[in-house]
Amino acid sequence: MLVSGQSSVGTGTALICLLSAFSALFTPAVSVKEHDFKKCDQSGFCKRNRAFADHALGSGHWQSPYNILPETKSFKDGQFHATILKTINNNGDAVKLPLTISFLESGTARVTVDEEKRQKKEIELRHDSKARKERYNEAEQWVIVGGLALDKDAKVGSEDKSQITVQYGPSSKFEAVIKFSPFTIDFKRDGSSQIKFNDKGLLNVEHWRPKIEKAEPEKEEGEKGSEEKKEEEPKGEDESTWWDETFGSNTDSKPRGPESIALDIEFVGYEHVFGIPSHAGPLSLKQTRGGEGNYQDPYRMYNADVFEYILDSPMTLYGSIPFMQAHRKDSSVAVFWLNAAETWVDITKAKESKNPLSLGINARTTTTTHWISESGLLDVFVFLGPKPHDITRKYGELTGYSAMPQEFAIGYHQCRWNYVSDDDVKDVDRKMDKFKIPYDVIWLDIEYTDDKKYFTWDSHTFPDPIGMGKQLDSHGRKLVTIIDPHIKNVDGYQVSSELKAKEHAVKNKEGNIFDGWCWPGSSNWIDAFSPAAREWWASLFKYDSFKGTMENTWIWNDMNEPSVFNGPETTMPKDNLHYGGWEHRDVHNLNGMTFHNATAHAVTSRKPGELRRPFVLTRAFFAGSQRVGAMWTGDNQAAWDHLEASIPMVLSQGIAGFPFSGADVGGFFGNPDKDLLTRWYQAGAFYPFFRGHAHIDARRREPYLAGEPYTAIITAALRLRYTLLPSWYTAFRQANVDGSPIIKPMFYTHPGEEAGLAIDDQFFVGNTGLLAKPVTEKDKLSVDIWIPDDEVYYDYFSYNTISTAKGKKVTLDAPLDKIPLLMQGGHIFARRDRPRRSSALMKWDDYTLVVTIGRDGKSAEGDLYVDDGDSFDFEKGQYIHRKFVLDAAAKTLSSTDGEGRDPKSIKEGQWMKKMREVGVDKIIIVGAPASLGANKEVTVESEGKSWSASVEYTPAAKGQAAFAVIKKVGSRIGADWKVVFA
Ligand code: NBV
Repeated sequence: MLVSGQSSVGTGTALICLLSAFSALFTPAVSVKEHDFKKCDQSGFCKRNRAFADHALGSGHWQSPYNILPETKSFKDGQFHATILKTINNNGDAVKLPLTISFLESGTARVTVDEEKRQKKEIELRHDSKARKERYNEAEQWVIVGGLALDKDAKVGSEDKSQITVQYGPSSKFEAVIKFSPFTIDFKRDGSSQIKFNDKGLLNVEHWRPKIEKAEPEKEEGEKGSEEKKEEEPKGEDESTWWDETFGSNTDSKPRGPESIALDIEFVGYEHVFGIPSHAGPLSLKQTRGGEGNYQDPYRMYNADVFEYILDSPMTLYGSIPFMQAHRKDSSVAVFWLNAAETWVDITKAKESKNPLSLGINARTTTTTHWISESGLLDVFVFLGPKPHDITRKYGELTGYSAMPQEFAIGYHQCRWNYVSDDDVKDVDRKMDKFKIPYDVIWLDIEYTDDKKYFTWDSHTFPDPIGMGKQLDSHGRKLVTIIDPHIKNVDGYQVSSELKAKEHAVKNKEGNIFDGWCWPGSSNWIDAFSPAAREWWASLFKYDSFKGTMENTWIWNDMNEPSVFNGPETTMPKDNLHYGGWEHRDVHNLNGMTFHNATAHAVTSRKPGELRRPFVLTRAFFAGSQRVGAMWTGDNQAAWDHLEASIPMVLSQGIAGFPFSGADVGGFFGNPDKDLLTRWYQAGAFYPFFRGHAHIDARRREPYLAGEPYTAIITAALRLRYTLLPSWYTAFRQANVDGSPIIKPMFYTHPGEEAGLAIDDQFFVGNTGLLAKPVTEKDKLSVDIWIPDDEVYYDYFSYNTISTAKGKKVTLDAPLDKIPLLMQGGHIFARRDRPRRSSALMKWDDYTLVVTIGRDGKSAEGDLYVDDGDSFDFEKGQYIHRKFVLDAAAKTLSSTDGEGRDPKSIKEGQWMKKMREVGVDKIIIVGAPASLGANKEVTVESEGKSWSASVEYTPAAKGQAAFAVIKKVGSRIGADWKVVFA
């Protein structure tokens, strides 16, 4: 059992707990956590590259030593090849670095730099290491799923001795100007520079070199202290961390020596950069080289179990996506740095004036980023926009789009560490019903197992898991059980003996099975990089293998950074070895994804013939994890600032291609007061992944325990989520087909509005026009919402028209029972209004459509996507996608197939047949024109028939917009229909 407030070291042995609890008495709570993780100057390669940058930028006459050998260049079929020569000393010694620049059909460019000697394995490893000699070149296999077709139309525009210009992309509007000496690339759109590589000369590929043992100079008696002596020595490179590196009590043996790669990437004229989650800070990333309000350290990406993480920090968190967008008014560009090793990114911004005499007038800001990875290839994708949407779509083309979730997964999840017995679970389930609180899933944390042995149950506390599962299933509910990647190393536990016997575990640097410390004590880790290990893993989840699970059981993967309590920075030693001989250092940030992937694959089919969409939540992630499942932001705290921080964090996930995300509602550590808990539910109702969770030492806080008025207010927030599930699901589908974020920040929806680019506390939900700004401050009873355009906005609940102008803020009352939520005019979105206990029970309910009339009083549009929410049949056309259009001039509201499919062409399967019984119940038209008021009835036409439906019209009054409700519309949701108003 854990002690509360337990330590930064991640937990573990009683001794560690005691020591850290003891040290916590004397150290300020916040600093403890930071010190357990490296700062840049404690991470050898980061420090070296920052020093390199300081030297280059400070020298005034810096010349990058990387030059393309012109005679090696070639361009063919959309690909440019050349050798870069890195000069390493004045004796003419140089290192060859093969360069490939691929111009892809999508208009994305890819720049890859390798190192010839390592590529050809012409290097020696120290310590008899069994590691691979090459730079890690398999990240692509895990991350990239498409979009690599070369642009055969890319062509050389001009060429001379010093440079070559390649034209590519849509209508050849993009250009890459590749300069040879020094090597730089200038990516242009419509003739103007957008992104520059190595413009500042910070490209650095630490080439392989043998270790030369230097004899220790003998000390003469009476010689000065070493500190003073150093002063006299000529300054060379800092070799202190080339050959081994110690942090805390761990030493990394670094058998390949120094091997980092680094590059400066400049976003020309771009003031804002976004992305590279996960960090607990603002959406618009901060500068990192010190100065007022800036960070001192680069943003770090090294997936870690960051216990009690701090806010407003560039520290690494549990997952990493090295994808960054830059944005200025009306233009977005981006880079994706495909490297899975520890990575740091420095960000600096500089004002530069086109005209030096203009003294800052018309000066634009340019953001320079410095990317530094410990090992691997330099492999960067460049996206030239121009819209945020172009970027997320093209990034998704490469790394995949968000998976269509199980439908229940977007409902509410009730979790805590731990529900202590099957009776406890059943009791919570009954109470939620008693209080009429909707929820879909209840979760079991690690205590359900027999002694932390995954795939087992504690037979005293969970004697009848199937009985428990059945109770849940009887009203459509699910169970999620946790399965972590560390396997208890103990005799008599079959999973452990198989893991070891079949050699499916991660190895240490000597090539023996790595043993570390985690929840179960001594543990081994499954190596999910190995195909055989993944197949074995899949076998463990079969219903007849993981006894006690059934069709409504799903999985939660925690600790997959991986968290190793006694490892360096609470993770695995970097010189551990994975399948294929790759060092852990090379693949660290991929590790969580491979495990998540293996689990998702496992639960897709747990008995012969079964094929279902998996639901697996992960804590660690990388680019591509969006194809697998959902993530959450880890161990936050029950504090207002953590609630506030969760919104930019979730927004950041969305724009980095992994939108199925959420934070622990209520805060993991600590006990939220009732106001905070209530406000958190109101915010959580707008996270794509909506789960309440609490630490084992936190008091119980199921919504019904809050008492009135809190329980009723929380229930209302949950109901709001449930009524809007059809629209949420539609937003998930959009993410699935084109990479759209599910909740969207202002810069994404209104890229032309400069004042909104950095706003990260309000967002739109999908394409619904719903604009939410959850209250995240204590005792705050109003919020100021920034209005991004000239549209009309209505209050979601009262239909009051919001009177303000574009670019202004409007103050909205937000007493505790009110979620600030506006509806932008011009949209149509779907709801299911009948309150039920779970999403499964709403499956066949009729729909309500809400139409918000836009400022022009004319048109409104929207979408609805529905499928069976469980199988992959949607991939074979088994779905309903409606496009709704209100045409005020024609006085019609119509529903047609969203993709123009002929309904007759779709062979209806079982689910679609059943959906024939589901219809449109009512249509609410907010801002309805007075002409509608004249009608008591409208005509509905569908499937060759027509009938009338009654209209109830409420004229505008006291700030409230007029609205009309068309009742009992009666058309089938899947059919074409038209409502005629005249
Ligand atoms: O499995 C226990 C917890 C879990 O509740 C939490 O959500 C994870 O982020 N887990 C971390 C391990 C230990 C946390 C102190």
